[in-house]
Parts: sequence; structure tokens; C-alpha cells
Amino acid sequence: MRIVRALFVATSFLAGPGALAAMHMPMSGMLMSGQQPVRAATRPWREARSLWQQSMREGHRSGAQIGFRGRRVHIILVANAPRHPDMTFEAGGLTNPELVVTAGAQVTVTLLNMDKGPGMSHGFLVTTMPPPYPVVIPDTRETDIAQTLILAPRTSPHEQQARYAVGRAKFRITRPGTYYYVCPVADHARAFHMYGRLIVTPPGRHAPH
Ligand SMILES: [Cu+2]
Repeated sequence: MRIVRALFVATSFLAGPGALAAMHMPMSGMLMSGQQPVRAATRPWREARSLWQQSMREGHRSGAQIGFRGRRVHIILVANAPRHPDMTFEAGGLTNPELVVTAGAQVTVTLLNMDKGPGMSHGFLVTTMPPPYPVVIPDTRETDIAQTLILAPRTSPHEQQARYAVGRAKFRITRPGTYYYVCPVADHARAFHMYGRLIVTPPGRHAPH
């Protein structure tokens, strides 16, 4: 029996079928190699900054946790936001926060990659697989719930001149429990702990805050 009902959306922006295929290319296991980052959907600095600022304010923050209430929620995650540790996700001003949503909620995640430098691609994958993670996260129907494309780093080290890759994933998890979100780029989850927990609470019970 499927424990989740998920809608896999590669991106709601501009990427074509080639970009989707890139997610499923075999990976070599070498750090940050083997995957073809896509730059199909990029935003200029002012839009990236706006998303980043929204991400800082969103949800109901409590300790290392951010709760998102409601039947439809939008979570903005930033990979390598300014002034956060390297190789991490940020939301609500937290690093790799525990995200809390309600069972049955339609969740949209927007990932913005603000990282710079060759190979600094990042992605977002929701999975039932707990840590510790291998170098390459296996791509299986049993564990995968939703994912974004792998997003290339920003196009320039100059913050205001760069364009920033944005990806989106949508999912709906009906069974309460503990799930995980991870960066599927080779070795980011294993070596850099680029992941966090996704807590799905029973309907009718508010996310803790
Ligand atoms: Cu990453």
C-alpha cells in the first residue's frame, strides 16, 4: 500500500524534458560530478532576494522547527543563503530546520540556490529514507516522494549581477510521521549533512510552536 500520495513536479517553470532526464542520469559517486545541473529557470537578483526575504519570515518558528499550518502551504527553502553555514538549507532564518506540515496538506516547496562557484549545485528531495545517507541517494519509488531539479549555482559571484536557479516540488503526504528532505547531489547529504526532518502531524492538530 502506498503510504503517501505524491505529485511529482519537476519544475513549474521553464525546464524541458532534457532537464528532467538529467535527474536520472547515473552518478559516478565522485563529489558533485555525474549530475547535470540545469539552469533553465533562473531569476535575477531582485527576485532571488525577495524569495530569500520571504523565506526568512515564513512559518511559525519554534527552536529549530518551523510549522506550516493549513491545507495548502508554500515553503521557500534556500540553498546556501548568505550568512549561513556552507552546504545547508535555510528557511525561517534557521539552518536545516525541522519542517512541520499537516497530513493531507498540499505542500509546495520552492528551492532557491544562492550558492556560487563551479559544481555548487543543489537539489531538494523528500524521502522516507532516514540518515545516515550514502554518497549517492538511491532513486527509488519506494522512498522518493517528490523532488526538484538539480539547480546550478548562481551565474556570477557578484550577488547583484547573478541569476539564481529556482526549482519547485509539490507533494501531499497523508500518513503522519517523520520524513526527510535531503540534497540529492552526490555526497552533500552524507558528507555535509545537507538534510533535515519533515514532520507530518495528524490533521486537526496544530504544528507545535
Ligand atoms: Cu547540495
